[in-house]
Amino acid sequence: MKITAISIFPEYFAATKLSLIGKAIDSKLIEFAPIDLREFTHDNHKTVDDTPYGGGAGMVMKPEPWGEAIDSSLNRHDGIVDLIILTPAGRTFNQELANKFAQRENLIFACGRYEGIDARVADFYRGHQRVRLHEISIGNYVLNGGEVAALVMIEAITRLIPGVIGNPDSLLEESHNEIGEVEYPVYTKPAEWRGLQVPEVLKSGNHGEISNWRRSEAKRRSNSLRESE
Ligand code: JDN
Repeated sequence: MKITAISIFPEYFAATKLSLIGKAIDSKLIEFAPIDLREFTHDNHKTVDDTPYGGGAGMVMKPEPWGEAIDSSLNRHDGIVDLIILTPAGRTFNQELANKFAQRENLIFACGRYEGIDARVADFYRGHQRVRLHEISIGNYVLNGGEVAALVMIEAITRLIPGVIGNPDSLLEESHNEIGEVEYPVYTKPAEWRGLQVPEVLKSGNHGEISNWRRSEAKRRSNSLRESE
């Protein structure tokens, strides 16, 4: 999978060098390129924002640098590209979307700042031959920009690519759980810690009973989570 992330703060994406994603990049399973939006400005101040037409608070990202940065990024990719614009007004990201994007070969993340990107950028690429456009939010809260949201998506998506996760059993176990059902509680040594015991059934060696106990604990947890919403 080839991934490009466009931002005025490409340094955010240094986090992709760490842990499993970093290893997947080293092993060529994933190719990742952070792109600095300001490289696609042409004035001395490298201006990326301007005041909103119609008035109002804050600044809006100018369309020209975005158009040039996205066109240049499209040239790094072959064939059809999924262009993901992060915006609080987008469709909420979830595991189903992660599964879908994990099957794709080319992802470009457009990370805006300020009050967002001039709406004509999305309109233009919605009609582009090589682009499938997605406007995505990671949840119902407001961030200062799309970078952290893109990192969340990159982690959720790339861990589903075969070979990225060391132990694919953990993926299998997750897919057995219904959506919305959290996993069972986990324990390791020591058997007693600060007066708290590991449940006896987990030390019994009875795999049938262990499996039943885990299923019922998972159900109990997801029920009490829903009640606390
Ligand atoms: O998902 B977010 O809260 C988000 C906020 C901003 C953004 C993109 C995403 N661009 C500017 C603010």
